[in-house]
Amino acid sequence: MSDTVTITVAEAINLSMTILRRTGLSEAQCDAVSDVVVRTQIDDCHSHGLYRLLGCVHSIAVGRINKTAEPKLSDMAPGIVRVDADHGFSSLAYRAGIDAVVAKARVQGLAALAINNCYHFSALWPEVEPLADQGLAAIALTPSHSWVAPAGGTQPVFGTNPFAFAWPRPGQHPFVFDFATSATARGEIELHRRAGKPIADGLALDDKGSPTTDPTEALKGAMLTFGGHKGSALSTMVELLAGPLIGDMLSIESKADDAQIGASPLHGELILVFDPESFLAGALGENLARAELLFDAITGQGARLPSQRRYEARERNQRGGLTIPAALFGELLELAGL
Ligand code: NDP
Ligand code: PYC
Repeated sequence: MSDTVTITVAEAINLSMTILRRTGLSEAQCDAVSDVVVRTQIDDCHSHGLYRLLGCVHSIAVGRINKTAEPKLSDMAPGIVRVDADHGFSSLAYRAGIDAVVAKARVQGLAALAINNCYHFSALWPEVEPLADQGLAAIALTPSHSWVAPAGGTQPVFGTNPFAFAWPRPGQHPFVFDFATSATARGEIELHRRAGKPIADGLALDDKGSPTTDPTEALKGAMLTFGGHKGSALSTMVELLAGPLIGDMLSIESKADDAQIGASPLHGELILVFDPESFLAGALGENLARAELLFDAITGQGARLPSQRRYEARERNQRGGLTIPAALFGELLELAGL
């Protein structure tokens, strides 16, 4: 028997919607969450694709998620939109605020969307890539639960704190990167544990502070930042900008608030949107062409751009379907009651 299963995109959406509807989650949240997990699965980002539905269902079952959350939008300042996610999933809050922040960025050149009180479980590229598709540049940041030790320490302080950036490229997929400021996402370590495989060296410490490649020990101990003190400082920046700056929790507070329940992190998110047209007044084309010199210099020597793997997976999987572990598929069918 094969240890993987391949399903169509339509089947994946139906499965996700069926699972989430059974929890009593509002239709708007079912749709927003399904959209992000299926898009992420289409791009072969396995740690944040359909696998995430297990965590979403758990977070709902333990009573953490407001199933009927109605995100509330406030116009805070000429360049700032705030969305209170009402203790629902971030995906719906993003939908509620994104058009308003884009409108402000088009007028002012730069605008920020601050999302508060959201449960965030997803990859960040689905939030910035569509902005670059509209000709904008964007940055997204969010904390998580404190699982990551600072460089030189052994005790978890930071979340895995992802950072994503998107830049528009006329006639081509945007330039997008999206990664944790920990050496790897926690979801990757979880997938290794599920597959019974060791993780690479340099990703985590066990609960006694010794380096480990055992994913179970790593999940009990502390993850490490990428790039030592540089990742540590960037992770601190993510905590500050998407935490105290917008009046929301640090990863240590989110973890304490979770009280060992193991639900998705509850905190804020900051998305910055830049309109190149406003910065460049009449010289947009020549400067987007200048940016292409950079991309050509990277790819011209055989290096690849971030997101190239994703775009290739998207092309392949939209035609050929989504291949996931059979064990995960079984768990999803059970959650769907099928
Ligand atoms: P990776 O370390 O795999 O890095 C991912 C990024 O680096 C992607 O943009 C990827 O592009 C690019 N990349 C990878 N290899 C190369 C290469 N050889 N050359 C050029 N670019 C490359 O990801 P992480 O484990 O750090 O994070 C995975 C996901 O987890 C992210 O989507 C992140 O948002 C999510 N996450 C979410 C959190 C949350 O709180 N919501 C917390 C932490 C992580 P490509 O995809 O094309 O390979
Ligand atoms: O993979 O580190 C992770 C993560 C945290 C929250 C959502 N994903």
